[in-house]
Order: sequence, then C-alpha cells, then structure tokens
Amino acid sequence: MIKLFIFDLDGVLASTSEEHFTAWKEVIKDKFNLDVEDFVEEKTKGVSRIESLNRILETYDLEVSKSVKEDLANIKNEKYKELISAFNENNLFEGVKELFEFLKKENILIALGSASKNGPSLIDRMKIKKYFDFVVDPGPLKSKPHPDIFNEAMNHFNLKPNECIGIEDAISGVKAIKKAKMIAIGIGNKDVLKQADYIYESISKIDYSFLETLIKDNYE
Ligand code: B16
Ligand code: MG
Repeated sequence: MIKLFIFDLDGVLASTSEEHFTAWKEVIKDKFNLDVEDFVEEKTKGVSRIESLNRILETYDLEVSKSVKEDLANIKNEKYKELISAFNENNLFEGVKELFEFLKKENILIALGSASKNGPSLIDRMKIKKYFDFVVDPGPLKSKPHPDIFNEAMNHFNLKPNECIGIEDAISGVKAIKKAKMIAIGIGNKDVLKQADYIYESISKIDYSFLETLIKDNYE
C-alpha cells in the first residue's frame, strides 16, 4: 500500500527546468562567449547548482578555479531568480492542483523532493505549500542521482521504499528513485526516461484510476 508521493519540482510541477537552463546559457555566453547546446540541458536537470556547472564545463573542456566556479554559480542563481520573479500560481503545470487534491482524498502524504534550494520559496509563491506534508532540504544531502533526497522524505515518515512513489522529469532523478528502491513515475519523454516504471508526458496525463490501483497494490 502506497503512503507517500515524493514530487520533484522543476519540470514536474512547473516549467522551471527551462529557466534553470536559460540562466546557465546566459552565464556561459557572458563568461566564455560560448553557446551551450540543447543536448546539455538533460545533464543539468535534477543535479545541484554546482554539479550542473561542472557538467557544462566538462562538456566543453573548460577549466576554471574553484572561486570562479562559485562566482558563476552565484551569478546563475541571481539570473534564475530574476527569470522566475513573476512566477505565481498561474505557472503551475495543468493538473497539479487536481492531483494533489486527489492524493489528499486518498490520504496519501505528499513530500517535495527537489534538488533546488529555491524550491521552498517557489512552492510558496505558486500557492501549493499547503499540500506538502514535508519539504526535503537538499542543502546537506548528496544530489540526485544519489537516492538521499528520496530517502530523506521516506525516513521522515518512517516508511519503507515499497510505500513510496517518486515523480521525476530527469534521468538523474529517476535513477535516484530507483536507487531508493521506490516506484518511479517519469514525466516527459519515454525514450529518455527509460528507467522509470511508468511514464507520462505531463502531470495532466496521469490516469487517476491507474493511480488508485497502484496505491492499493502491494509491492515487495
Ligand atoms: P538551485 P529539481 C533541480 O531541481 C534542477 O532540475 C536543476 O537544474 C538545478 O540545478 C537544481 O534543482 C538546483 O537548483 O540552483 O535552485 O538550488 O528538478 O530537483 O526540482
Ligand atoms: Mg526536475
């Protein structure tokens, strides 16, 4: 029986994975006069701010000192915050509130399992904070694809992996859920999120009768 759903934020509840990548593209263009290509976006999804930067630098064989990296990460965060400064409940993806209402009716706990330090302020501004029974602080934890963020939510409620479902849009996030031995629902492209147990194009496409069955089944 499922008792907890752990939601990723960027790319699952709102479009903010795009704003994260736009901010990185601007930072790298300004610093190195280089256009980061679209295929790099997936590498930056779900991983921490500094790991996203490391992955971009690695892709283009760029080497910079630790302090320059820290500066770039800070500039990126300021740009990102500027890009989402007008975000409000209208930026929530279609079907998110309805899904939360459905889960509440089924007495399912809801946790936020985002790698983003901007997550708490964003859910506040999008007026969905009230639905969350727990918000994981990613600060001290190892970033996805490590399972720590998902384990933290599970442990907070003293649950077992087979009582939890994780919902993710990133390859690193799906890997983290599977390492935590939970059911993974992927949101996005089925050719990309191959490791997920179930894949939907978006939150609004999730089939509630299927979820009802999934919640009630016993998984070992
Ligand atoms: P911040 P998620 C992740 O959020 C983003 O996908 C990733 O691109 C970003 O680097 C990471 O949060 C850290 O975000 O810089 O705001 O702390 O997808 O796990 O909700
Ligand atoms: Mg995400």
